[in-house]
Amino acid sequence: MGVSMTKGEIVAGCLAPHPPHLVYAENPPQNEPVAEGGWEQLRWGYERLRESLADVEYDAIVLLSPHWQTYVGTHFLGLPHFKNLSVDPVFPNLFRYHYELDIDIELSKQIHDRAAEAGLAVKMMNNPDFRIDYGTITTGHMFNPEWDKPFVVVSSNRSRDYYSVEVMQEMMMELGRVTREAILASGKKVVVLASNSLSHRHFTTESAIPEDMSKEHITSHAMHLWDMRMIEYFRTGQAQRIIDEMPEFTEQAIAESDGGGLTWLLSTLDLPTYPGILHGYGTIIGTGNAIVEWPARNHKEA
Ligand code: 2X7
Ligand code: FE2
Repeated sequence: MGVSMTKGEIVAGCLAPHPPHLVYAENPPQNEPVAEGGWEQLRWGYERLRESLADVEYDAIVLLSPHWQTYVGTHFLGLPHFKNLSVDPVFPNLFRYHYELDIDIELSKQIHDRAAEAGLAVKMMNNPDFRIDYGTITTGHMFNPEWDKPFVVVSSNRSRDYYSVEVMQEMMMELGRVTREAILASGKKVVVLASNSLSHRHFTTESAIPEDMSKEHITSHAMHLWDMRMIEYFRTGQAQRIIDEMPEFTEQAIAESDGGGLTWLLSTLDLPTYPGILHGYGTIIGTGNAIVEWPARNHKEA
């Protein structure tokens, strides 16, 4: 009763990384620092992602950020509206962003409740003064600079830190499964975003002009090889292989998949066997970043 007659749907799942440099380089009015461009390859990648979804209708964005770190369970933003200043603690020179975003409380609660029923530790975050992490804000801005869609924001339970990549993956596979079920039951059309870099070893110093692209490159050949291996799997529909190699990848590439976002995303998509679309790849202060879309709307039978 009260439940929509239409079946809900994940229209797309995306890997949508959040280095604050991207917002800095775009110079939106919400961000205080001013840049002379930079990281264009990735910013053009986000443009292509936005273009790809421009004519696709959806009701909400469900996003998991590795920089909202909750050590006891998974938390969900639980108030209808948040407004504050988000500052990157490592790059306050690049990111001081005045944000306002709306939450789809109903969907948030539905995912929370299903996760609780499945035995996962979960909590709704109801502090009105809570400062939203820069990962959520950067991905939110780059994906939809108009901020005209409501979000479900999911924290990163740091089970990798207490246990292992294997334990983290088991929990994120389960969280992904219940996230998918809740979305299908909600009757809503949703985009799912995992906000994380791939290889994540970054330089220990910043160049005098952060946007000086003559200084930008991957930290090491090993990191490059790992990023390319993952991208190959993304582009050839080999999600199961990504899951299988996640422990080695996460440990050897110091990858930001440690926060669980990538595993969770692939699980919400039911481990896609169709190709992901690579919209862009680039390095940011030495880290590897790929913008990838799995157009689930075109693979409903899968
Ligand atoms: O959070 C980040 C990141 N993931 C990668 C590069 C630089 C800064 O911030
Ligand atoms: Fe990050």
